[in-house]
Amino acid sequence: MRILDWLQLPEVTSLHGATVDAMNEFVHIFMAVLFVGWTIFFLYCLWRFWHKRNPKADYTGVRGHASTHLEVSVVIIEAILLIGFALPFWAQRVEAFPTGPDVVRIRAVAYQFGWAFHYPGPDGKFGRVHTDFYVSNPAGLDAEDPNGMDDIVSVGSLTMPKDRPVVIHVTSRDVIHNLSMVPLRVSQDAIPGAEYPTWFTPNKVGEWEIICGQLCGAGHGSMRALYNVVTEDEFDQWIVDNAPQPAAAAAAPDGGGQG
Ligand SMILES: [Cu+2]
Repeated sequence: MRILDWLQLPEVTSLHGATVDAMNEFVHIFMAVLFVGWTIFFLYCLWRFWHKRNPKADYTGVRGHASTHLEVSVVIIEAILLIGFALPFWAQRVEAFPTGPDVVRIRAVAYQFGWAFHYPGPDGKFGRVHTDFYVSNPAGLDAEDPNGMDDIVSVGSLTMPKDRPVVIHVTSRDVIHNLSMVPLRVSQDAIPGAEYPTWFTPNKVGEWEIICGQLCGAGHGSMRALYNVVTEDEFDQWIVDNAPQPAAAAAAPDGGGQG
């Protein structure tokens, strides 16, 4: 039986997810080996340095070099883990962001206690956003900017296409939250005043839960939303169906803003 089966993680729904799980499993095995090794060493020390066996203190201490060799090998193994595996994997996640016309860009705005998702709309351009506009709409969208006229703001539900790279720019309106989508093996902190991107490629169609991964206040436990992965055609249709018509947007500039 594999450790991953014991951990009972949710199913993987992204391209990179299996790599995260493999790393998780490797670290568990490595920690188990260290745990068993150090426990045996601890029991040996209890026996070896028991007071009845050593009535008189030894002022010279260790004479051999075994412990030095052991310590140097632990340093080398850990350096290989860090430099050989962890750093390249991390660099791939945070530096090799996908580019090109295929990439779907979405902003995620966290607030106490919910999520708003902002799409650039059919024109592919995000409208101007500023913290001043959070009072009139949950994505902080400037109603005067023409690029924002067709932008889609979806509260509580994130729709994405299957098999296309998705870049989500995560931010927060108030305190630190975390966009956590466990089946995608994605978790990104939402920091007020900053936007940090995270990326992944969903490879399964379906609906799963988004949770907040940082304790953010009294309503933290109810700060959930849903993410929906649909086929590419369905996604293109969803964008067309949900984009506000520029003419309608112009006729009613700030909707319910006066209420
Ligand atoms: Cu939160």
